[in-house]
Amino acid sequence: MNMPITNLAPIPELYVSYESSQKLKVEAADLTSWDMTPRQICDLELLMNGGFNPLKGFLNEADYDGVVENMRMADGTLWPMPITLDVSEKFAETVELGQDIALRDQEGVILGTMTVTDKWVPNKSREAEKVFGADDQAHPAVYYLHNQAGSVYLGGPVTGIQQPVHYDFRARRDTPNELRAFFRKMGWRRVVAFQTRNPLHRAHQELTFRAAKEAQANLLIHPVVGLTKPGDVDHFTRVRCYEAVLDKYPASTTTMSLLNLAMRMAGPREAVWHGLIRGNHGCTHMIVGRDHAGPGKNSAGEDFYGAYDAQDLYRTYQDEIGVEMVDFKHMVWVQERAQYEPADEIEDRDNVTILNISGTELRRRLAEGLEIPEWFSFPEVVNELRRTRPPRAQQGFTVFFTGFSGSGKSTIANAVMVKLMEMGGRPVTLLDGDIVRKNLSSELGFSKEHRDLNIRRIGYVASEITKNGGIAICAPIAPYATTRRAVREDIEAFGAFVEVHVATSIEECEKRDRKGLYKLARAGKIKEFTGISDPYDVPESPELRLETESVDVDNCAHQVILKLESMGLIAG
Ligand code: PPS
Repeated sequence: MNMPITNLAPIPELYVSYESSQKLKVEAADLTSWDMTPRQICDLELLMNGGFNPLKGFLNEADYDGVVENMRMADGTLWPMPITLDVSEKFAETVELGQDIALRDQEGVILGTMTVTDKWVPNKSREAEKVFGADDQAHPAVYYLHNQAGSVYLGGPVTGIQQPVHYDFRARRDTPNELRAFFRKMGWRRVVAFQTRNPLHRAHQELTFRAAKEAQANLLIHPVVGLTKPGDVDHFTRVRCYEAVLDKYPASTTTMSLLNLAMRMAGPREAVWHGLIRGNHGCTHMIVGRDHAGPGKNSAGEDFYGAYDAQDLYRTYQDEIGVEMVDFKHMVWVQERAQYEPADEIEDRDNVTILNISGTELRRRLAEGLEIPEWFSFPEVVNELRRTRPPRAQQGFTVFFTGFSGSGKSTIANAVMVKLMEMGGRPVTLLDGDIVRKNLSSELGFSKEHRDLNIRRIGYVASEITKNGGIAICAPIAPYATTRRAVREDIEAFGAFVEVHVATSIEECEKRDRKGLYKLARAGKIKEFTGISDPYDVPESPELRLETESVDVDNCAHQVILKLESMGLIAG
């Protein structure tokens, strides 16, 4: 590939003119509307502003099939990621082919319209296998596909009315054409993009410097602020960290812009997708490092993708992507030379001390309030991270008891609450099954749908408590593993989630029958009774499993307290 030079002419957007948009907005108010999910809003923004050029809307069935099977749309254009409008079956039934629908954000604002040309039920297992490499729900996008995405896909061209509004970091957000105009104005002919979803530390700075030098290019720090991997550092903190690091780059050669992309963590395919998106933003080069957009381990505990699979796939399609890859190996600190070097280029590795702090180790040090050395990161970045992630013993957390009715959840939860209040330091809230059903969920019954809603409500309140530094103790039956996992994800964004399975057997619960409900359930007077006529998914790997049959309440509560102590959540 010859050294590429940008063609900075504007790329097509899907927006109509201001006048037409005002008219269209009024007309669209009468259309059937779809309230988009956060992921769909991210996708729509990049469709409308040309970030996903040459896509003209959400994929139709033929394009979807091609993209899933061989990364190509029906006309042969390279596109590795299915950009689909997934909806519920109920909504899909209200939509006819050829009909226009309004696409609304979560506050109800109409952002665009779509003419529905296709409607189909996708084979999600095939999509998982082909796009993400395995139908394994340990992969966040596969989990999303099976548990959060609607069961029907709608496809068709989109007409853009207005951009989603962002109130945060406005000056740092640019459409592809705004970035192109900026590069044009600055006379930047070669631009290397650095994609990231993590705070920048010294190794990243070294890597980006080297990449810019190698490509003889200017540098665009292009972090993703849409949706990243569950559990990542939130984007507010990250952007404050980026701002701090940006001062350490020469202002005339480097800039930063925020990308509202919803990542899929699809490794190799994601790298190709990122390349196409960066091309649309006027970049000529992109850095692809080790384990680009990696989702972590699969359910067998192995990596989903090889560390350099993304680089290999990118290389295969590089000419078509039109954005040259600057590939980087892992950067490590060489103590004797006091500098970062690519791990594979160190020839005297037996004679030098090589240091590295992994993401997991960094999280541990932050959680435990331990030292983070200067060679690893910048003090400003560490301060920001410490502000958002104080040591675990000062963070909020949730203890989530689950088990059959009458298993002893409420009694143990009460005892734990009292012990924690005795210790003091953080406010404690008990969200017991019965209390919640009186106050938050009084209109709900015990169907799967209602139980899920009930647990999601408990999860929502617990996540708010956790976010604000309190302790939430929940004690519902919560019979469904997928719902418990969803709640875990919501809460782990802010603090620890400690699942405690109160493993009293159904026989024992029935024998105790404290409320006389089992008798009624056996007699068929209470329907859908957990363990009798309704399912209970036994937690596979809770943080703690309590056997209650020969142990008293005080001892069970004590085991919970010991667990919290061993996790560093309460001071020993
Ligand atoms: S769930 O599944 O998590 O939403 O259930 P939860 O909110 O914890 O409510 C369980 C309490 O409601 C009583 N109850 C029933 N439980 C299970 N199945 C059926 N059909 C049912 N009908 C009423 C029961 O007393 C549960 O209280 P606990 O505290 O668990 O004994």
